[in-house]
Amino acid sequence: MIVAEAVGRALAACGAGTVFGVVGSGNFHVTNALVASGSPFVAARHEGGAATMADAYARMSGRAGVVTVHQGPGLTNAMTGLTEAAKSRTPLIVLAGEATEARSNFHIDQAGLATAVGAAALRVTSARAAVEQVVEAYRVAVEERRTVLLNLPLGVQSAAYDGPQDVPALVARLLAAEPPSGFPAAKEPAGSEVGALVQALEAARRPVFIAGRGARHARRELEELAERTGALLATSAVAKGLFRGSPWDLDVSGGFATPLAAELIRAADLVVAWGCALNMWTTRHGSLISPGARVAKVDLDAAALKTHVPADLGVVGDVAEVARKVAAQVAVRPGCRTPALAARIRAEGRWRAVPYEDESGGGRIDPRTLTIGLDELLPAERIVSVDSGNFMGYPSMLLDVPDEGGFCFTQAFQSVGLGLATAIGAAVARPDRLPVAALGDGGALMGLAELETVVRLGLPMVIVVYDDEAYGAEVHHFGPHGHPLDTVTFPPADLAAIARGHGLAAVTVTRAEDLAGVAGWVNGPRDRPLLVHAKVAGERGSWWLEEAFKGH
Ligand SMILES: Cc1ncc(C[n+]2csc(CCOP(=O)(O)OP(=O)(O)O)c2C)c(N)n1
Ligand SMILES: [Mg+2]
Repeated sequence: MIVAEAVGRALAACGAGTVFGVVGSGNFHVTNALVASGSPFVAARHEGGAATMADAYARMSGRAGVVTVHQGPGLTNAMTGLTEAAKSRTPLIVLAGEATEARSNFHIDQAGLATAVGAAALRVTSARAAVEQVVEAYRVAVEERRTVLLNLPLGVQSAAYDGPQDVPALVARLLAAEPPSGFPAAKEPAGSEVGALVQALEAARRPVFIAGRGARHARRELEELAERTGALLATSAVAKGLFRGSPWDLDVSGGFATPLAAELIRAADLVVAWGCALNMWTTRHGSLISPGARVAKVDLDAAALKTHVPADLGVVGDVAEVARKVAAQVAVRPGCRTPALAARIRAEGRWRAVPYEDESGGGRIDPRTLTIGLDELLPAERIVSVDSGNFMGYPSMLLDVPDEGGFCFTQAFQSVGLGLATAIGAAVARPDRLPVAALGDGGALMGLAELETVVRLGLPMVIVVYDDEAYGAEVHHFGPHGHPLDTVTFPPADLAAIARGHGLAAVTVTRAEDLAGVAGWVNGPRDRPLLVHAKVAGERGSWWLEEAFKGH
């Protein structure tokens, strides 16, 4: 056995699920060892896609993600996806070949590249230490919720492995000696901090909870505490769906918030952020938090208490555990929960209920009409992934999702082009759900390499392209100021034909009636993925985008 094989066996023994990657000479043996040890492998067509698939897979499966790449260009191609993962604190292990010889074409400072984007950089340095170093990389990824580059120098990889031959047994021993504390890592919250939150909740008349990524595992605990304290429930975009079905669910807080949600969050006298940093998106640059409101934050990471909207009081600890502890102490309060408010939330609490003027016409469909039509046609058990761009609010606001496992939002780096790969990773993690990818024409063409991957994996995916023949975000940003727009507008591209060429079914939608083609696919065998090429009306910029431009 060579070291590369021992590394693959060790990572599989740590508990690697599906592995994503693009294989070259520098990651061939390690990838094959993972496969031989039982980890399914998905070959992406571009490392950028592979990295994002592994990120989305990790987010939606709750396991650490694994991606393998060739040295040098394999890693540089993956960097945008890895940056997204690092910013999102996705536990992700990147196995990369490494050319240590400075004159090699493939040589770059791989560790420097990783640290520059917020990932941790580790290396397998010898045959003797290889398995321990793999376990260490796994531990850092899971315990610290980091994206970890594990460099595999070519010279070390090909050396004979002379450690204990039963690699899984060695890994089991190493993990048993000091098991990773898991995701999220448990930490005992301080009694005084819990007590302060109890008091704040007892003093509040209109408490609102906003749950973020760090609360996705804690629905039950948060609902029970909200029940005792009369709190209303909202989420950040990444946790969308967490409280679905609750009569007190306001859906997403921030740019995507309904008028009713914005009104009720602004009216709160106490906002408790659970595993949620309250960034500019979640708070509309702070404007959703009333100046008179107190802000409490509960987070594993003490630093999060001070970032963005700072907390008046904070608890460092796991969201579920803190919620349980607070619920055990807090006096029961009605908050603002009244039958009249419940009726308002029922009537106005979803974007679907907000009236709009349909601007379809001239061979282009209003994106709202398109999205509402799709929402009605597509099965409720779905997992929605959204790319970046002007269009992004329509699917985020108008496609309902069944729970927090129904929405995958890889937008921490605000990169265009990650949407399709996100949908693939999410689909692999949740094969029980219909995967839906919502893309702009710009993002679709940027991530197009993975269309073949969708077909090859046999995913029953619906890919919706909101085609305005432009980088609409830029058009709406600069157009009103009279700037020339030739650099951000494009001639029509026949995306349906491109999709058919790859073996997908395709429907072009220019008016509501064309959605019959989608119904046909839904009611058919769904034996091929479907691309919905929607030519959307693009006269207007979206209101969430106006919000976004304030941050540029
Ligand atoms: C990788 C990357 N390149 C460029 C940008 C700047 N950018 C933001 S939105 C956007 C337009 C995306 O176009 P499209 O996917 O068609 O969506 P639309 O805005 O038209 O709805 C661009 C170029 C970015 N965020 N990320
Ligand atoms: Mg566009």
